[in-house]
Amino acid sequence: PFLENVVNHEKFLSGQFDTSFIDTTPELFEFKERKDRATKLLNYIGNVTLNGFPGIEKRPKPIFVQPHIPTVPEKKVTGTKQILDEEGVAGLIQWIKAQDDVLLTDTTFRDAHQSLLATRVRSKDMFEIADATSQLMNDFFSLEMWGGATFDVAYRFLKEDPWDRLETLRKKIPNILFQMLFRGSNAVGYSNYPDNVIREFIKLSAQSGIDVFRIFDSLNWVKAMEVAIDEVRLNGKVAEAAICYTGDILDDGRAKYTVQYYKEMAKQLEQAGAHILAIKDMAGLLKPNAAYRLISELKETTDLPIHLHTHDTSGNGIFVYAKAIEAGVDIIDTALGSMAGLTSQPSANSLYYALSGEKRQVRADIESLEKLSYYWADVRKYYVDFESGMNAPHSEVYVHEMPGGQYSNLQQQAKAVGLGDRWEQVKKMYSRVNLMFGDIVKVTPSSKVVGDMALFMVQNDLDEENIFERGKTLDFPDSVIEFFQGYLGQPYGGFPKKLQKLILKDRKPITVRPGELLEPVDFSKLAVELEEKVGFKPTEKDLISYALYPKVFEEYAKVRAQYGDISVLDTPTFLYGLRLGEEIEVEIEKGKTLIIKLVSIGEPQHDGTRVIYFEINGQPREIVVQDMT
Ligand code: 3PY
Ligand code: ZN
Repeated sequence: PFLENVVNHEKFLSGQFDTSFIDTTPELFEFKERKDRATKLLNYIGNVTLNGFPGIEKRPKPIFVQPHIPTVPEKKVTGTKQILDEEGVAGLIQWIKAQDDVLLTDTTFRDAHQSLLATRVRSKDMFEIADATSQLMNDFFSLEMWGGATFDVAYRFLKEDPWDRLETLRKKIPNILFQMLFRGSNAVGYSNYPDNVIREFIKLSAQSGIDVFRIFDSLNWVKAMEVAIDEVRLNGKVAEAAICYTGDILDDGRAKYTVQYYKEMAKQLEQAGAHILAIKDMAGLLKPNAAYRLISELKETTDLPIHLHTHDTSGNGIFVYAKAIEAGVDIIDTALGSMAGLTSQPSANSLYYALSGEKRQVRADIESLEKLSYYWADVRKYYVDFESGMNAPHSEVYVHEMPGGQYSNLQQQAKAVGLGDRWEQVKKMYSRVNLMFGDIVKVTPSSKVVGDMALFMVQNDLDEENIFERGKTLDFPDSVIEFFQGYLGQPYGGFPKKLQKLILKDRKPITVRPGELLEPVDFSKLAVELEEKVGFKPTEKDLISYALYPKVFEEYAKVRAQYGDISVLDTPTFLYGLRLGEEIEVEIEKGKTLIIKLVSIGEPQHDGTRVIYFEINGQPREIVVQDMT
């Protein structure tokens, strides 16, 4: 191919070259690199066209409407980001307290699609709407656009770099605060990490554009949140410490998680250095009157601004927010209409109207919300295969208490182990396991432990009684053993001792913070190890990602070497490939566009491969793909 570049170069064709031609004509090499990149992309497109995408039912590529990007005036905007950057955290907090309106955080880029579409929304779909979002949501408090499961899923399933998502959005949206969900000592993973990993991750996230870190612990153990709170403060960013809400403060029969419990935790978080107090109602259990009571009492307990997060699973979300607003909540989390409701957040658009005639209003422009909502309605259709199937409000959540994102996940897990037709039983068992475990907070990763145990008990026909008879001979799930060893931290009220002994057998539990026992990661050693594996010099961000998810990152690096940067493809092509005769434009970098057309697909050959014929910028190109169908 290099020779091809040479003989086709204008200087060569015109005869005006000498022996220095190759050395003085760097574009010959660039040409080759571009050609390699194109070939890699064709390999991806050929492969997905032929073999399909994991999790997508194999079918002809549907016809999608081009999502409409609203035109917005080309004006410069300043928003909450400038308040933080110019006046610091203290200035921002003062500003929040001075607002009469209730402020909004939009979760469309994170929790909404994590809860509705298995976190599958790609960066490309966010980039397209980023300029418009910057203008039309300029009056929002923040965008929750990173963290939670988005980090893992970006590498694992979307084969794209989550850091690139953050940094590109930061450039395109310079005016609104960026917020992420951070799982305390579990960072954006499912187990505890050494303290220096937590600190490094926060430092790099802050540098790349995160302003507000919502930090929680899956057992509400404040001790496990302190390192993260401290590091966020050291980086001059906003530490939003969260109380996970569980149980029901209106139910006198559930004596464990009372208003008093939440008030004490709020005080502890304030002492630990929180700038904002979040109430994270991850399952949507907070009832309207409970919201009123909790917010009112917390307002008397602390001077910190209060930020409320809920899920609309039961269908009561707007009612909950209306009550919380009445009680003086400062900020609430909503999603754009078309990405709201059910296991996602309540709709900003609906809330706007719900507050008609109320003293306090949301700070948002309804026409802007509707325009953005249209865009997302069309984008959502790309991901139809990842919809959970829940299509009506689900009041049962008050009984099983499963977090929004877990419901469909556990359902899949149940099917995978042959318990699909015993799903009702699994749900009931989930709440029984919770009580057996001493009524714990259930959110990633503690929710997974409860889910694993529920499946295990249904599968083995166990109940609360016979588990003690048969327990000695049972191999409990790893996650359950680790939980009872104290590796996720200490639950409020301690572990149920008899059950702990049964599950741990001869293992000894720890009672200190797991981070105190974990050796710090030696990043320079890790860099050598990673370079050996992937064959390139890792950046600081590659390295921290590898520290969090070694296997996932390595696999991502392999795919990236094979296919190049496939995040540039439009989502229908990324998920379904091309139709015969279809032509797409792919901007592989700013100003460099490839026109790719699928011409035909050859018959299967003896070795199970097929030749796929493309045109790229009008030139024929063929590639060979293994047919796995
Ligand atoms: C996460 O940790 O990803 C969550 O969304 C928890 O609610
Ligand atoms: Zn949530």
